[in-house]
Amino acid sequence: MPILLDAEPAPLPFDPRTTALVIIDMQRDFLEPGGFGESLGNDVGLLAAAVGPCRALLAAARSAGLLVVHTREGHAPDLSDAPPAKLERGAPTARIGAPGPMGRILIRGEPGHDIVPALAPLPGEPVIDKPGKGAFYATDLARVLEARAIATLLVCGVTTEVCVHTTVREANDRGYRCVVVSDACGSYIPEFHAAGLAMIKAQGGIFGWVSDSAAVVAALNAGG
Ligand code: TIU
Repeated sequence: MPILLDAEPAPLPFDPRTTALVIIDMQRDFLEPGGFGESLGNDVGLLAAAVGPCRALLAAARSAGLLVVHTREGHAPDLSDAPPAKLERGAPTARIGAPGPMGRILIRGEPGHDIVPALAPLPGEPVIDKPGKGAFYATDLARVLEARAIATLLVCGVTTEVCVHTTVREANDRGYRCVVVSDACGSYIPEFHAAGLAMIKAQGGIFGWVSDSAAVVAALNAGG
């Protein structure tokens, strides 16, 4: 039976069996001091508010039996998958691959690349390592979703206007219904967070729907 989710610009019916929770890049490198986010000149504390709502979504999604997908942005230790245009971001001493307090910045296998402990994946939950902003680019995400006949994505994580938005745009073009969970996303630039959410639901939901964690948890609990 489809469940009706309270969302904007309109309520969205969804079937938990064909819905996935996609948690974007909730990594120490973005949320904690000494990582990639801070190297770009950002106040990483601005992302902390998204952790609790993500945790509530994760618990409800696991209880309801949803596919849960985690993503991590990062690069190979030899930087072979990092284009020069990306490597040039940030201060030269704190660029991707440079040593930092959480290991080499944004490099797979380093402590900073890990998902924050509060949102640690369970064994069996797919973890998609991505070199780009979008979670479909150069990854197996499409095949993971196709294998479970997923049609609807509940998307949260960081940052709203960068990796969440890019992933939702990629997913929208691939035919997925995307719900961005507003309070479970975060940005270093609050006005971009607000604008990013507004862009998703404008023009009749040009990229998808916007809801919040309380509404999604209520809908998932009602479906159980
Ligand atoms: N800089 C910024 O806002 N975000 C990123 O670089 N990556 C993600 O959003 N994950």
